[in-house]
Amino acid sequence: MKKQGFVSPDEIRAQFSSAMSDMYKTEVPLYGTLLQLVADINDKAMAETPELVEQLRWTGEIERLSMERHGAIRVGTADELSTIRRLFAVMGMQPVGYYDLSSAGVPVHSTAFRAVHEDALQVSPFRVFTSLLRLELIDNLGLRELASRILANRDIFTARARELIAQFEREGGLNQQDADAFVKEALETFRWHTQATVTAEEYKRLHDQHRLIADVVAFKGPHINHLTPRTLDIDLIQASMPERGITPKAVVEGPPRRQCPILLRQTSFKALEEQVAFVGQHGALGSHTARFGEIEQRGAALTQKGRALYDALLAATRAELKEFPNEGNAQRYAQLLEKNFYDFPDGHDEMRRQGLAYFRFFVTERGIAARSDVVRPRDLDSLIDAGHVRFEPLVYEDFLPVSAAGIFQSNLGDNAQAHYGISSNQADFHAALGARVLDELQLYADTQRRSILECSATLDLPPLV
Ligand code: OOG
Ligand code: NI
Repeated sequence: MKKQGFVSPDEIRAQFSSAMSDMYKTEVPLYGTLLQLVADINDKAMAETPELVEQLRWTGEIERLSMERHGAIRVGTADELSTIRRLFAVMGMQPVGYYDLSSAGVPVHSTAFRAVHEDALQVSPFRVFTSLLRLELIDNLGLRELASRILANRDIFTARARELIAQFEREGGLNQQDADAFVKEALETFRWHTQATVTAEEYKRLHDQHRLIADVVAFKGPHINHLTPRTLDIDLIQASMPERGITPKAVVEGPPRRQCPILLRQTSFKALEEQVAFVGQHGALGSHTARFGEIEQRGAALTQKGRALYDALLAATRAELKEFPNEGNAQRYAQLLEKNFYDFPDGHDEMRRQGLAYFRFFVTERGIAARSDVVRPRDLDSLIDAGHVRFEPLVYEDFLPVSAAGIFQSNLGDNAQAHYGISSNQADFHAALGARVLDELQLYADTQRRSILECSATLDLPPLV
């Protein structure tokens, strides 16, 4: 794992994610309360459902359950985005997927930086949903000019962080001492700043255009705006938040509750109003709302076919609801969602047979014992039927655009919905990023394939794919 005394990027990521969590707990104490609630409910779910524990053991999920986290940031310029890409690369994180949020009235497009190989994901699944503000969507030219000027004048990275990134690229790694320094310096980019870089009047102009624009432009850096632990029972979390003094958003985003969870379900607590100081003010006389806490429950990664079915059923549900999900229609929304999703098979076997999800395959004791038998099954389906191979779904490691828009909206307020004429522009995003985003479906297919090949090797059979 170690080359020339270099720390593996996976370890740097694990170290960074834990440092980030500590920083956020100090900055936003309510996040600590949320973590406690999640830990309590995960313990309860595991105590009540032994099969769940068994499944978590097979896939190794049990070891990474409590460190499962994602965070989100929003950057303002192409230069910031491409340097963030280089910074995340030090931690073995690459841009995966493209999310266009402008169709949902949020003037950003995004990617997720994350580890891509299953072994690396096992060490630390930490990922960061990263959005780039699309200044070209600001129609007021004077304001666009103001925002560009402010952004051009800031550097969101410390000089030492820049040096260490360059050193990593030049030498191919960092030793422990430099890795420690890197984690400390990188953390600075994500820190909260009470002092804004604009006057109260400028803040108001930016904010009146869109709350998100003020959030990106008015501060020294792209503060981490939420962190997200992983739960085994998101509905129970949603119901239990008020008892702990946490106000949840109106609905859980994503698919409905199922026997066999798919993709990603998310909920969050509403962003907090925090005191900030504007330029020219003495003391923190102003306020800004941006930071919140989120919870996620992850299920199976879907194939293109499964995803198309999911998108269609979600769209049908939203069409039937006729309005944006909110407090008033939350119950009806949950019912409609469940009704529409009857059409999505709720069993792993069926999902596999229909090619709806990706899986990981494991050789069982029986499979090993039968290795020297003259007559034994020799293709994947028969091996599964004979109990020589078992399978578990691959966990979805990415995000969902409709859900992400819901998370954004609940934290920006309903008045922040806007309509943009210009839509998706992945080419521009790639140009700003200085790289192409990876295709998440290809990554799941690769992992699935590797696990089948591993089974073939263990069973002394020719490749089963
Ligand atoms: C990101 C919102 C999206 C998710 O988990 O879908 C997101 C943001 O508010 O910056 O984090
Ligand atoms: Ni999130």
